[in-house]
Amino acid sequence: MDLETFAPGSGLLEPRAALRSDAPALDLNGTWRFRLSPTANIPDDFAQPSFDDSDWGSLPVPSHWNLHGHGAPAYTNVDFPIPIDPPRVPDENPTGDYRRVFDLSEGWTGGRLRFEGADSFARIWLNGHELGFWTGSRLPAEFDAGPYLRPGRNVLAVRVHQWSAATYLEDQDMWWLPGIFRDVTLTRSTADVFVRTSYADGHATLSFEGSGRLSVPELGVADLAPGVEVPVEAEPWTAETPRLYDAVVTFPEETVRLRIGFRTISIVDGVLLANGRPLLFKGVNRHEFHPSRGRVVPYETMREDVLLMKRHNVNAVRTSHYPPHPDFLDLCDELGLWVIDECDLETHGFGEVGWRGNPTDDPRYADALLDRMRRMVERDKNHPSIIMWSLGNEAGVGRNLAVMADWTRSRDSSRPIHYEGDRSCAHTDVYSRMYASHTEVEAIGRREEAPLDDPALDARRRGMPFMQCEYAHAMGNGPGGLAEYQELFERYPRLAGGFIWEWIDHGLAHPVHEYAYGGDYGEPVHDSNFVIDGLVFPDRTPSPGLVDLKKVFEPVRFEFGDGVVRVVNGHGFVDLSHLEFVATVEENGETVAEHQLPVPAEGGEVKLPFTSGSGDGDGSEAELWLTVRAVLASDQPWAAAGHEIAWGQTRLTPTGTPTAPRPAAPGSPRRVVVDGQERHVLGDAAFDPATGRLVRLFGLDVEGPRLDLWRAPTDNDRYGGLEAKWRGLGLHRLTHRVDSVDLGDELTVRTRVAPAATDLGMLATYRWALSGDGELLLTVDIEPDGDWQDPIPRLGLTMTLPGTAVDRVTWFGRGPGEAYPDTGMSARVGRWTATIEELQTPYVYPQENGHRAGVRWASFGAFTVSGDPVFGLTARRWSADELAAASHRPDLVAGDRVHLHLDLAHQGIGTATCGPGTLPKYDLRAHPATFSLRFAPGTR
Ligand code: IPT
Repeated sequence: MDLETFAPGSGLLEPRAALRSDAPALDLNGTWRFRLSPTANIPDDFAQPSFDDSDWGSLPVPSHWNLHGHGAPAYTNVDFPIPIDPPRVPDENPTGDYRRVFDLSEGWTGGRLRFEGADSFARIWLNGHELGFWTGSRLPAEFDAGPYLRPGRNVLAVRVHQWSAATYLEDQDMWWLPGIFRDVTLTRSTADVFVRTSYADGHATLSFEGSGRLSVPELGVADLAPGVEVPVEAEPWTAETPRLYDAVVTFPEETVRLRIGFRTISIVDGVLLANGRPLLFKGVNRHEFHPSRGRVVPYETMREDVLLMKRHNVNAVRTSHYPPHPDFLDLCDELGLWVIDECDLETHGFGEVGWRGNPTDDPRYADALLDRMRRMVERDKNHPSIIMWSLGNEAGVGRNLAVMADWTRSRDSSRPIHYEGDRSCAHTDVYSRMYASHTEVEAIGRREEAPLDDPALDARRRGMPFMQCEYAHAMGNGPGGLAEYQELFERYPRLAGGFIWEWIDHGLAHPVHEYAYGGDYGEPVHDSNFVIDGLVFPDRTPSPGLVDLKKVFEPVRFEFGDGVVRVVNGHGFVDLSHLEFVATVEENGETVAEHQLPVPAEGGEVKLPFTSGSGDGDGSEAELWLTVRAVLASDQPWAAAGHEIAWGQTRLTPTGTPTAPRPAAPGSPRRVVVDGQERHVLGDAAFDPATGRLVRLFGLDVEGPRLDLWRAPTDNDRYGGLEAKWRGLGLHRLTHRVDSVDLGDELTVRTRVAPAATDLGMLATYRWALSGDGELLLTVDIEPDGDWQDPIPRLGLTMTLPGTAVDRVTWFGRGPGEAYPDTGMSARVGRWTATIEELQTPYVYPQENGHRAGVRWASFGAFTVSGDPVFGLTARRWSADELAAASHRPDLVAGDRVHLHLDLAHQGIGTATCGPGTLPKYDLRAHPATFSLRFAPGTR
């Protein structure tokens, strides 16, 4: 059958640029007649104009039929959902038949039917005449409709098969979503142009290929003929200065408009340059995704993506792993993002069978691979934002890579070629990897990487710039280790930065689960929540990972010295004159002074108007923090004036006289009978005499605090293997044994905390005392018992309170967002407040979250806890066990207790779902520790 042919298509017109033309066009988006069949082996009589489709349903175009009640979506990462047997596909092959009637006015002649994307194999008929077929889901296809168009009623019929020989080329890690999912038009435009620009040393040039005449009025260019290069007085295009010029190309039959930019990408001494200056990617991988529409992304949503990226200091996008909707690239040109445009090619599933039969190395697929590259390059060649062509993703190695690369070089030598899957880099201009560890990235930065076997290829690769096309897997809580990567990228000129995996969680809106992932539609083969690995949640709310990334990518750094702050300009192309610096001093989280600082355009030292604070009041406890923020001085197209792009913080020394600590006339515990029960009472706290456990505190019925080592595993804990170790040790089922309860000046409770079936444990001794002003002082000594080898999840105390007792938490410490040892770079010291609900990070797959770090004190309404050392705080309406058992957001239901975790330490987060685990310095090892907490009545 046709759909099992290696040929990429038939009847197609030559690919050409996406252009805005004034030629007449008819928008064929809208409601089409639709019928879904379970197999491909059905008659094609539906293509006849006389066919009666009155018993069919309807379907919007563009859309995916399985998101509109016809079948269900399915998710696999690497695995093919069909047997690997190219070019054959199963008989079970969902097939969508589409019909659309349109009217043409008298006098309309000629035209092309243009499809921007159909997944995965489509055949087309116009008025009963077959025009051909095409593959390449995320690539445009055009057919000459002219001979068959007629005035009045026309009937367009399209048959789309979900599986075809081309499926073997489209094994990207995403939902399988068939259908005509991008725009359809009938257009009379036939124009094609390839605008060539350059910018170097202040000089710009302009020329173009094609026919017609090119004018750029703003540059005084009028009626330029093709093939003639002219110098122009133009400003350069960069992602930081996305300067575009309106160009017009006139042809006898039509006029097209495009926006052009001037820039030159080059590689000099193994360093990637834009307009002669080093180019550092602060990038993300973007799939096209919308939670209810799949890969049909409305224009406003695309724009939101670009704005969100810009506002979080992201400067680059890899269009993983296919060319995006063309409008997205216009937005990148306009708002400023460097783009790696990636071909619609991935054959990853062949890796599961030792790469046997990989299309990348099968000459029968050569035309198809070349066709894909050509259609991408031709469509997108005029975008200044696109600075590299990528041959595809995870397609192994093979001779067809050379076919794609050679053609691309001959067509467009102005953009380097990228492909990660071939370590020899034989066909690429940059050395690209994914998920390389910090150690390896550093070795590559120094050009000290392990050599390739072939010395010539090794020498060639060693001379290339290096980038990570994917790193820091943003799945669930995390990624950790971002700051350490950025430090390397900024240290070694060879390193051109990288692209976080990935931009968005592909959670599909679901009536029960809120967001669905693999397996939620009953797919027999699936990869569960591996599709939930983005920096933004499915509704595009930034997750903590994106907020951290903003800090890590910030283009201005503040380094504090004695009475000065040194400002480092980390932009690649602009100075700092578009910014304002605002300095704020806070005393215990309350603003006491605010000043505007001068902005040194090139960076440099700025004198601070203060080195220390007023220190009025209780100098013994006062903490003074100076925060300097860099904000936009005026509105930019992507953010309003005042938008913060960077900040730095330092602690100041108070000048006030420290107040002497209040003398404490300590009370001592008494044995009393309360409500018929014997209790040890210490101030406003009551303990169970048998277990020594606190049962009432400031009038509240409480449980704990007691030692806890467990956390609901994060995705990184889970996929990286730590969870299995922890469960193997039994850390999720600790037992508590009270060895003694002693009543003296203090209440001393000695315990041993340990899981069943092992000899490992923790000795925990709790000492409770009362201060003169009624505060409860708790000191916990922790001593590991036995030979602890593996990192532990957490070291801290857990307690519960009545749910009605706490609504809001106010704390002085780092915030406002969550922070773990290797995340939370965006959390600064201050006074913060949030409801319990707001303290939760709603990861689509529930897991440990919401930990606030560096907390000095926290108020819960009835009482305030302060810690020495500072502590980590988590408050939830469910337990860690309930959190660990949940698999979707709605599984978490508020109970009648508030669960507080007051932690000394947490295991780091890392990025082990894909890539390196936690850096050794962020591993939490069992160690002896002392933790002091002070419980005071009321709120601060
Ligand atoms: C890498 C893929 O390129 C990317 O598409 C995604 O699947 C990611 O993994 C995991 O989320 S490939 C992997 C073998 C490193």
